[in-house]
Amino acid sequence: MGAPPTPTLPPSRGKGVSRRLAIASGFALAACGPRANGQPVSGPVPPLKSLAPFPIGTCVQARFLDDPAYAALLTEHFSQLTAEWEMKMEYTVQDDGSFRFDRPDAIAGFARRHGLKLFGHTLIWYAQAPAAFVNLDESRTSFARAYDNYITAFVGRYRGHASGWDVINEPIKDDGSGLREHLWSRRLGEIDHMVRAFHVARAADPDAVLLINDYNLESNPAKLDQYQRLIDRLLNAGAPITGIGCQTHCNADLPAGALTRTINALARFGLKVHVSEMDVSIVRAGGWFVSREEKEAAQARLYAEAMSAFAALPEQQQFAFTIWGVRDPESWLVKEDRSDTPLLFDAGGRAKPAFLAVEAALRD
Ligand code: 9MR
Repeated sequence: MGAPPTPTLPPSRGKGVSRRLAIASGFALAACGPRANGQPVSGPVPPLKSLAPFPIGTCVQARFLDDPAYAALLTEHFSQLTAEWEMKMEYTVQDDGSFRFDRPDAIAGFARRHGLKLFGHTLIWYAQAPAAFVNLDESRTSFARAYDNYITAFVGRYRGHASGWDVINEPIKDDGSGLREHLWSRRLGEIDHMVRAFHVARAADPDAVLLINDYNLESNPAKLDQYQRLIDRLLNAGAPITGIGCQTHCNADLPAGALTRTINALARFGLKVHVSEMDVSIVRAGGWFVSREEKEAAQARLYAEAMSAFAALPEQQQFAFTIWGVRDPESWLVKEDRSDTPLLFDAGGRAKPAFLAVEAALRD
C-alpha cells in the first residue's frame, strides 16, 4: 500500500493554540495513558495469548524464525501467524507461472509445530500483478482459469490448517471515492473478480473464514463508507464472504473513539471481524510540539481502545486480533523511518507501555 496520509498539524504560536491542536489531534488524554514515562518493562509479563479468549496474531518472515530469541517471544505471546509477504504473489508466482511453496510451507510448518493457527494473506491484491498473469493473452477464459488455479492451489494446500484467508485485499481507493482499478478488475470485472475469488476459495476449503481486508478505515470515513457498501454488494451478489478485516495501521494522533466506532460499524454485518494488521506509528503522527513520551502514551491508549472494542464484540464474531510485527525494529514502518517504534515489544524484546495497556484492556 502507499503511505497512508499523515495528518500534519501547523506549528503552534502560543500555549493555548498548542492545547487546542493537541485535543483535536487526539493527544489530549495522553497523560492518562499507562506508564507515560515510556519505559519498557524489565521483568516478566504474562503471555498475551493466555489473557485472550480469541487468537492473538502477528506477522512473520521466514528468516526471522531462525532467531531463537524472536521465536521464543513470538510463541510465548502469539497464537496465530500471518506471513508478512511470503504468501503473496510477489513471492509465490514465478515468471514462468509456477508457484513457490517453500517459504509459505516453512511458516505453516513453524505454526503447526508450535500449535499456532495460520492465517492466509493474501490471495487477490491490486498491488500484486505478477508478470506471468500480465502476460497471459486477453482471452477471458484462460485468464480466469489461471486465476482460479492460483486460489485453488494455495487455499487447497493449507486446507484444514489455515483458519482463514484474506481473499480480497485493499479494494477501496485511498480517497474513498470508489473501487480501485487493476489487472484483476480489468480482466475479470470490478465486482465479478471478487465474487469469483470468494467462490473459488470456498470450493477449495469449506471451513476457512473468507475475508475482505482494508486500511485507513478508522481515519477516513469516506473509505469506511465505501468499504461497507462494497461488502453489501458482495453479499447481495452471493459471495461467500464470512469475515471483515480492519488493518488498523494507525498513527498515534488518531482521535480517541475512532477505532471503537470503526470496529463496531464493521461488526454490524454480523460476520467475523479481524483486527488484521495493527500498529501505531509514532513518527507519522503530527504535532511537533507533542513530546515523544506523549505520543507513546497515546499509542498505548489506541492499542487499548482497539483491544477493548474487539473484546466487547460477540464471541462468535471475534476472528482474531493481529499486530503487524513483534519487535519494533522488524516493523515495515522502520524501513520508512528508523526511529519509529510502532509495536508492543522493543528491540530487546521487552514489553512496552503499549503491551501493558493491551494487557489491562484484556483483564477488564
Ligand atoms: O509489512 C509488509 C512489508 O514487509 C512488505 O514489503 C509489503 C509488500 O508485500 O507488505 C507489507 O504488509 C502490508 C500488508 O500486506 C497489507 N497491508 C499493508 C501492510 C503494510 O504495508
